[in-house]
Amino acid sequence: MSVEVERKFLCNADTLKTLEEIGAVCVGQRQFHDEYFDTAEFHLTLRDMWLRKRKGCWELKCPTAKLDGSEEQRDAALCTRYKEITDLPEIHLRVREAVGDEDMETCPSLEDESWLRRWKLACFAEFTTVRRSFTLQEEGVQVDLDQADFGYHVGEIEVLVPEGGDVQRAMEKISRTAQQLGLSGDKRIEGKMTVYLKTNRPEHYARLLKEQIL
Ligand code: V4E
Repeated sequence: MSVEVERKFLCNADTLKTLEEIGAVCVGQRQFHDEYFDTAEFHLTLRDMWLRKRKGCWELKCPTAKLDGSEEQRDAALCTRYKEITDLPEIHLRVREAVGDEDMETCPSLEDESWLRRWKLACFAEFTTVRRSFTLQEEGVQVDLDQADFGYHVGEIEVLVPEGGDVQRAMEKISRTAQQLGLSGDKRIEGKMTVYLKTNRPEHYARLLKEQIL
């Protein structure tokens, strides 16, 4: 399990030029289709849990524990931090808990996707992204430029921290990279999901907004 620390930013006509100027190296372009799942009552997303299938693999993003007050104030407002879980039995445990299934006797099969039916999970969002990725001199920092098929273009500065690693240091790296990229805003930039839900699932969006998840 690792923690993904990330700051999103809006891309403009100069973004590619600026990346080149700061010595970013393009390490490739790829395309992927994401499907996100939840119950009709939003058991997962109301807990800020994001269950996704990408290229045939399951992944669950879950919130991390809060940092202490002073750290929270300084950098965290612009960054998101999520645990990334890719181990299917671990995903099942967490989903089972979130949907409130207390029957520990009968385990759904990991082989097929009967667990989706058992926990009434259905796809609520799906979209395709074309992503160009860049590495930077700052160790462990990656910048992704995402173009979603519903017309949203967003950049991400990202650092993956192994379990128990230094999240604060990752945020400092992100902050230095943001400065190099000339990012000045002090507001969190919307992710692809926020923009998608606003247009395609207004009720789901309104509920998550009300509960301050988005
Ligand atoms: C965590 C989360 C969602 C899951 C997808 O997260 P995100 O990193 O935005 O997508 P993507 O395609 O870049 O995934 P990656 O390839 O990096 O794994 S959907 C909504 N959230 C919560 C969330 C939030 N509340 N605010 C912001 C700015 N982003 C995400």
